[in-house]
Amino acid sequence: MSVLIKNGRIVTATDDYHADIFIQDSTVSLIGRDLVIDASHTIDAAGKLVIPGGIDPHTHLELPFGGTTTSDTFETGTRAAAYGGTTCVIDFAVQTRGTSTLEALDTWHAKAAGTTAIDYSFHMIITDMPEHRMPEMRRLADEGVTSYKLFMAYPGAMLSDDGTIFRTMRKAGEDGTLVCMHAENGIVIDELIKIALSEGHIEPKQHALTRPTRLEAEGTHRALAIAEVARAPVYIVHLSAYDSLKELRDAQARGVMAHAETCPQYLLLDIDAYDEPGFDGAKYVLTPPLREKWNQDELWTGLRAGNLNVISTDHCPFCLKEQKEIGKDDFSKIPNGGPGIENRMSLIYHYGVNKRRIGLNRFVELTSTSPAKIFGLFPRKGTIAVGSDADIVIFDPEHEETISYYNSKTHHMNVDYNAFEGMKVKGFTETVLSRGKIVVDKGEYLGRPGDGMFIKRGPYGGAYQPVAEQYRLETPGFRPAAE
Ligand code: DUC
Ligand code: ZN
Ligand code: ZN
Repeated sequence: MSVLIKNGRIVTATDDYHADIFIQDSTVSLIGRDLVIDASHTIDAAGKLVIPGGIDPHTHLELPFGGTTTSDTFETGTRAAAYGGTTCVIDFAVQTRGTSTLEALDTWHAKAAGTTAIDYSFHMIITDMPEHRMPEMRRLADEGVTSYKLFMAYPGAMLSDDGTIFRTMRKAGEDGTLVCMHAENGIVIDELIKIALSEGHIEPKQHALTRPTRLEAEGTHRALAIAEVARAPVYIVHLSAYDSLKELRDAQARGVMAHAETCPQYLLLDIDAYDEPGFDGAKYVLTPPLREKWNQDELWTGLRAGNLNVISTDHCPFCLKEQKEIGKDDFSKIPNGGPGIENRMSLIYHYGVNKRRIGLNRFVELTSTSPAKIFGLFPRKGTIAVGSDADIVIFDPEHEETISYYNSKTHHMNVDYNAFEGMKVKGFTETVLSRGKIVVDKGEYLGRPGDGMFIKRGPYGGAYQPVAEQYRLETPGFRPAAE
């Protein structure tokens, strides 16, 4: 099978030029001007952008959470991702406390295998990591799972204590793998929730009011400090507010290998969404919650300045009916999470590039190249280059759409609302190639469940040496300026 993409404007994180791309089987085999080659399929991409497929390194498909399960399966969620121009997701397997992480990996493999529209990989959510289980981390890495997520929130369920976090980070630093942190002080948050409920406050907005930015900033500070002392890199997930961005900047300035992602919901939605009538505010009960609007400009600045490295979705969909409704009389029981896997590329192109907040190369970097590099997928994925997987999106910069649950062009996620309802975007995915196969073309899905395959990832940052040596600080901490 071969595909020739003619006349497109190829944009990567670093390049921007007009050329043709010849794809043989699953990889890019030739890039050049005016290629004359017999291919089984030719696509005319004149007037279109030809970009690396999006990589969404933070999704939760078929995740049991909050007494229910996210409404998108690996099949429906990855198909929606493909429609939106994402060709690879990194989802989260979850260790059941007290059991092996390798068992959890088997469970997640069984859910995803043979069902996905696009390629996928896994992080491992670690809920406990006693000494005797530490060797599993290396085994996971050998299986291509080279990153873990730990929680500072949800005491009694997901929360890891600081000792576990330190031990895990230290081992990750030695192995060349990466710890992702959910950074929020969950113990204090639980106290705030108790107070709110005891005073009779049950409505969805309380979710935001009981999770102040200062408690995200405290978690972020602690995660960064522990990583610094553990001499390990760290990746802060779903950073939502200026308070925590400041902590990140300080740590980066003193040399901590700190990375962070934010998500479209924090860039484009704000706390006023919880005031939607009735129970509709529950649509935005995701964690961390939506913040005051002024934070958005700060996050865009962080993306431009390079402090924030990735835009993921944290796609974690629950239907309003029957799932979010579990918390109708108690906001703390509303399952935490929201949808977004399908809309990320258009939203960030429109509100980022069209609105001149970020450039085109940075758009590609934030949505594809940088997650590929950080999470050990590069250069196989995250760019368009000879030898790379032909995960390619032909993106029409002139195509306008309104994002809406009711618009069959923009909503294929298995959830009964869209968090970005009514937003108008200019810039839309037209054709999607996943390892050389055309899976979406002009709104039509041409793929099949099982087109996607599990991708074993390499070490953090593509490093082949333990990173601790590269970033070793002898005595992490404050040093007075030399006399
Ligand atoms: N954290 C996530 O990353 N996703 C869903 C809920 C949460 O707390
Ligand atoms: Zn989280
Ligand atoms: Zn998440």
